[in-house]
Amino acid sequence: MALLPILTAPDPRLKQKARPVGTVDADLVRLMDDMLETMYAAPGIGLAAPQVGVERRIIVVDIGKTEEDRAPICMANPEIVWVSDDDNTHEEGCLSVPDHYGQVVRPRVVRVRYLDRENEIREIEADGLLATVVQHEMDHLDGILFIDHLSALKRNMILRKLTKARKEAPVR
Ligand code: GNR
Ligand code: NI
Repeated sequence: MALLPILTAPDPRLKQKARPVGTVDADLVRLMDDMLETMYAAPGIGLAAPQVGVERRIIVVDIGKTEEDRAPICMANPEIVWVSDDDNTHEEGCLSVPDHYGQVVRPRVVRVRYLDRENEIREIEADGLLATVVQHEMDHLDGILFIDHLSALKRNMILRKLTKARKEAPVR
């Protein structure tokens, strides 16, 4: 297991579209485990491979509140196959947009098809926080950050602050 460095905006690697995986093999399972370890250490409730500089369609999620009720979900090539008509607004943050938050509107319930750690096709229906996080992680695979769902004014204010913070702390 290994901790992976997390990229922060405005890193151009966060704006790229990640390519699908073929088979979930031992190397990709190791990547999923490293991503989970990195996510728990951060701490965060989701992580997408592009955030650790790997442009492949892999995400991990765990919305459990404590170490005892850990319930990690690892997905390769996730696809949304159904969304509910009704929306939900949730305050989002992102490990790649440190110290900034914003209200994002997304479908309340989504059905997601993906390859699991055993390379088996699975489907889950996610609602509530899980639906928010899965959609947030899947956005990362297409180079989209939660700030892209905010107004240009809010987004540019956050990006300016991140650029300034990076200049003041060049070792990040
Ligand atoms: O840890 C995280 N919390 C969070 C809270 C609300 C909506 C989305 C998230 S995902 C975020 C971790 C992260 O940046 N994943 O890409
Ligand atoms: Ni994020």
